[in-house]
Amino acid sequence: MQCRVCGEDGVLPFLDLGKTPLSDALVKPEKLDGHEPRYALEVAFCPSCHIVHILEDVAQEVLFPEDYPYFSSYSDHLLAHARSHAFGLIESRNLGAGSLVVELASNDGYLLQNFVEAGVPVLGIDPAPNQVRIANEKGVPSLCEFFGHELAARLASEGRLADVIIANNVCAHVPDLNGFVAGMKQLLRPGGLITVENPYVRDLIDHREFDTIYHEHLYYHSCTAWLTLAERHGLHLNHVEYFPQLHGGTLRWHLSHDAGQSPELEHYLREEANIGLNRFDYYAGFARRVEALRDQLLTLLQDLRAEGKVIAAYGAAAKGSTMLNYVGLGTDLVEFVVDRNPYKQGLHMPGTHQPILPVEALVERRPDYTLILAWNFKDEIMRQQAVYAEAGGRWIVPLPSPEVIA
Ligand code: DWN
Ligand code: ZN
Repeated sequence: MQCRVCGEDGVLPFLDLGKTPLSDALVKPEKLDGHEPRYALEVAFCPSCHIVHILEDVAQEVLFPEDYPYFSSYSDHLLAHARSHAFGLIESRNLGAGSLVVELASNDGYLLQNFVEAGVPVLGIDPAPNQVRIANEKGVPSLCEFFGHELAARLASEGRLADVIIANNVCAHVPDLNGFVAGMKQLLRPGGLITVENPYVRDLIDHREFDTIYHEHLYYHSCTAWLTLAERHGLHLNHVEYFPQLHGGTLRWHLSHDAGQSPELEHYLREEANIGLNRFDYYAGFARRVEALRDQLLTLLQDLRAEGKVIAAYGAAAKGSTMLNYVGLGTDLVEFVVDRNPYKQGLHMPGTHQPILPVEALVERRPDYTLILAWNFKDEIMRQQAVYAEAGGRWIVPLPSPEVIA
């Protein structure tokens, strides 16, 4: 089998999650009896360029339809992270009225709005029409397009080169990752900076974050893989920062036209070599560890149900869909899911079909236990829903090991 990124033969599969529905394909009530397509979901490691990627291809129009339900602005933690990123860049790069910041996958303008507030010109690029409409309504100029080297060439020919390019949580999603990175190189002004954020494959493996694997996420990233990827397109990987609390562990890579590696980057590259992240052995035992988690969680919930307890879930997240479907948590075990995104409310989870209700349902219906599917925001969620816990409700955090929090 060929690697999606370097094209070499010999990628090594290490986890098969079976056939699952698309994670963000939330089901309308009138479609509950209809046919729901399922797609194989298998992950592999490339020993040549060290990227981890899934093997299946689902067309982009199917993965990201007009009514794609993910909006970035429903987490206070993410908004605070974005704000501090923006203001950090404004200061460190001395950005002002003559600068241009371009964000790829700018969603609803959750990040760029901070630059707009500071008077720094921006351009958002995102293929999701509802998100782009909301961004434009907020005063964040945004284009509804997929980014790649063609769009980069067009912008460059109009003289719109970027001082800063930000690509957060998008490099997992683009089928033509090479074209995407080449586009960033083309769009970056001399002396400019690219920052790329993505969950760290090391955290995925070490903390059993298997549910972050779904068809939208084609790639799972490391510093080692980015070093090769950047070099292939004439960019330099200069620096890395780590955010352990974001999406289960996120790295932010800094790239530019100029050579030079920070001590932090050197440290991460050394560390990845030491733990063997660049070798198949690191991934080989993952499937067994994921199966063990599945069995533990299923048994825990089955035992609670046998005692007559009512169980709900928090977060109609894409990762929640992988969790429910892979573990086999139907409505007999988990009755309903709550989410604060109104675009998701009134719909049903893919495959397992729990109804998605407003978060107030937790206090109104008082399930005995609530499984936190959006475990990446568990602290924020538990703080927000303190009334539920005070009334006797208990939380279940599914990973790294299923845990009941009193
Ligand atoms: O890459 C991707 C990541 C970054 O975001 C996408 N392909 C899709 C998405 O993945 P996800 O759906 O697993 O992301 P989240 O952000 O972990 O989803 C959290 C869900 O929980 C959202 O539906 C919002 C919801 N939520 C809520 O209802 N109340 C979240 C918080 C923090 C809350 O307080
Ligand atoms: Zn490869």
